Amino acid sequence: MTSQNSGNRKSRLPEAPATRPAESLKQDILRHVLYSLGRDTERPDRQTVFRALALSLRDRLVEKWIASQRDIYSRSSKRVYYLSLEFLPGPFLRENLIALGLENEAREALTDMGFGLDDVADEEYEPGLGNGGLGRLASCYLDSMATLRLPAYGYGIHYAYGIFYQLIKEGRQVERADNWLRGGTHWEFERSHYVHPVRFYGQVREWVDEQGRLRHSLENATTVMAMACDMFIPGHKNDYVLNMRLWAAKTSREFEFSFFNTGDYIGAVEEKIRDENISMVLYPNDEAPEGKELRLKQQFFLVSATIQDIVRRFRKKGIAWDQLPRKNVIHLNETHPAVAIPELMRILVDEELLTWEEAWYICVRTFAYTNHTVLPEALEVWPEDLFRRLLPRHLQIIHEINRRFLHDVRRQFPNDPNILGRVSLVHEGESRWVRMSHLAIVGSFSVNGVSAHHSEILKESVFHDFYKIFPERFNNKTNGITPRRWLRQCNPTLAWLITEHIGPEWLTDLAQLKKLEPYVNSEGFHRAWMEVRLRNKHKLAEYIRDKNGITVMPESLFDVHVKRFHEYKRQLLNVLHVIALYNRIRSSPGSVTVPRTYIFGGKAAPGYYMAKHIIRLINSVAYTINTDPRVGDLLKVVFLQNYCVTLAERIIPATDLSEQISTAGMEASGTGNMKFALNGAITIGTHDGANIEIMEHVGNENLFLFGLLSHEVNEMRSQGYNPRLFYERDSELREVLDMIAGGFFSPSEPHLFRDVVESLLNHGDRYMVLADFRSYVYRQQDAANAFMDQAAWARMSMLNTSRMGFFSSDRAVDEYAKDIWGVSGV
Ligand code: CR1
Repeated sequence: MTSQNSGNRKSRLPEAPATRPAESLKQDILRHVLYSLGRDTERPDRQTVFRALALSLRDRLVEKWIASQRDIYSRSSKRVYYLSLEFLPGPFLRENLIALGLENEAREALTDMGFGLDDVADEEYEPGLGNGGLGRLASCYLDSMATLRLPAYGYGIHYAYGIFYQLIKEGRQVERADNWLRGGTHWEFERSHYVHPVRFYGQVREWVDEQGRLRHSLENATTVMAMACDMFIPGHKNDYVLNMRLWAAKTSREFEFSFFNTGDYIGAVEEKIRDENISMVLYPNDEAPEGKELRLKQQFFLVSATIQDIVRRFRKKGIAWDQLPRKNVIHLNETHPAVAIPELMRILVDEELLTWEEAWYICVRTFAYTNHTVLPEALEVWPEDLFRRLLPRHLQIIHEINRRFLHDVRRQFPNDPNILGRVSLVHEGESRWVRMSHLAIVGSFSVNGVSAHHSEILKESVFHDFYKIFPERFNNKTNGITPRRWLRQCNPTLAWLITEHIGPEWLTDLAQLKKLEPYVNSEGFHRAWMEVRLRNKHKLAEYIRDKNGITVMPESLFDVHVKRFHEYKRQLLNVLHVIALYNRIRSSPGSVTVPRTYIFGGKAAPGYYMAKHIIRLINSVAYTINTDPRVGDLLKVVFLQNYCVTLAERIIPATDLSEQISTAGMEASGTGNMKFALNGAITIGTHDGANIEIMEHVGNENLFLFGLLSHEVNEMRSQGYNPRLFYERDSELREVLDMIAGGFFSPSEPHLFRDVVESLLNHGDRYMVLADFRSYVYRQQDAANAFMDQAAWARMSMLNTSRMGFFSSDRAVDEYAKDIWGVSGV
């Protein structure tokens, strides 16, 4: 690994030491209570203390950020710009305390003031500016970029409302607005003077200038301003801090002046509101983009403001444009910000007057693209008409990129005329669509998938034509997670136990966890390991009792399925097995010997009927089972509402069995799978995404894989998969499906869940739930048997943790830095 904690590198700012004593922190908190928050220092409430502590940490972060920026600037380092429509940072307080090395000081300062750190930390409400894995990955990567001291910047949108707050009411998901800014922002700086204009709509004017050049400009455009909001991401104890810059939409000043001229005051204010709507809300769809105009506006809003920032910084250097790729790399997190490619072309050609060839040469050396999904419905396309209306000049540029690209392809594959239609940036059929993934591939020098398996699928099927055209662009970067948040912070006692045995280096070099292996045979270590895990389970059991009013046994097997609800993630397969267990308990008491607690959590996109229906089914099954006296402690089913980073941090350290059971070939990577295994949970999963690499690292004997392989899924489909066959052959499965369809779990509405069963039996079972049912049941039995031998289970658990070093986001980001970005730590 490259530079780790380069704490020895002195910054040139006259800076305060990294750790200030508790007393000075306390004085800072009190000062903020009084002067920033305007409260009486005699008896501040807990929320006030939380905010004052956050502000005190922000003071320290901003000092280090300024110093880090000066370092980057003075070294003239190549910069990485990570563009993402989503970031899911989770609560900041603990992470910042750990990174700054101030945990003990904060605890002491707060105790002195009569508060507990845990209680104060619970006051924080996390910014939910992402849907799931993709946004959380972006945040793990920023954490690692900071820890590796990379000259990097995160760029995203400052949504006023993040992912909705999920309530479960009478078993159903209900969405509530997530007003995360309600309590003010204590971590960020709003730069109200720091704005860029973003221009949409209008018409392209073509004209010839004095030098006889053909020029293009946009007339009658609508202008909205993008205002920067900066949040700080510290590296782990290395005095290095990065910036995540989120843009908020503001109306333009000219607009405000025009209020007075038009006389239509209210009308003008209405327009102002419309402008500021752009950054109002995060689209809550995970892997199924909603083709709404506002969403395309959001994408361009992020891109336009960010490219202006990048270009502004580059101009200050006063060097030639062809040096841009040597000094900058722009990473596209999925295709969502891919309109950055025509936007940079537009600036270079229309404004900087470079030739097309010069500009294109620069572009394809500047952009890199990560693909995160192969689901056909997730591949982003935009109606050409919409594009033309909103971004007329960009559409022209896309057409020109396409014309030249197809020209080259025709020459490269003269005998395959059909390839042109397949790779065109514009799908031409009854209606015309702009294909964003094609744009991203053609405009980037690197295209990567997020697990070895997924990257192979990209080359072999989804982007096979492009792989033939640009084989050198394709590569793999298996995802990773930050061990600071996903072990040190969320599981402090386990982290402490580990550090006690192998020292703290694992925090920035996760491969060090290997050193735990010799202890798997030590009885004392075993005992301590299992005690910590049991204590975590007790805490989660308490939370479940508080929130759901259900008493669960901490000694039972905690079987956890938390992630977004999507049919391909197959929460339905899990619940079919739960029902099968229930039936066994009822029909032959004594046949089920391992008590289990099933924990589900996750949000469904508000417009995704089947996903929401499955949530409802789980809650109905939970109610039936939890209230059936014959079941007792053998089986409990819990749905925890509003799954988010904060909740994940509670659940993961208390999990025994981690459910990662997507249909093979559909989960690009998964990152939850890594978080669980790192914390010593055992995986039950399919041969999909990063599960395969987890198996390679932890050993096939230390997890439970089952089910069809990707190629078997494809073969079965192409041979005409018949789910009914499985129904007819398997009496246990048949009983389960008949109960659901017959209203067993919905006695007052017997037909309620019939359509769930229909989707399996009569509509093709697209996700092969029935095909995998039997092997899942067997593997679940293996897991239960293994759990009965607690010593053997403990061993598996420790081996999982000790062998997960590869899955650190430090490793992943280091690979991006070396293989794609060509940058190193400052
Ligand atoms: C994938 O489904 C992956 C994350 C992060 C998701 C998941 O398997 O771990 O990305 N894809 O790479 C996604 O959100 C829009 O696509």
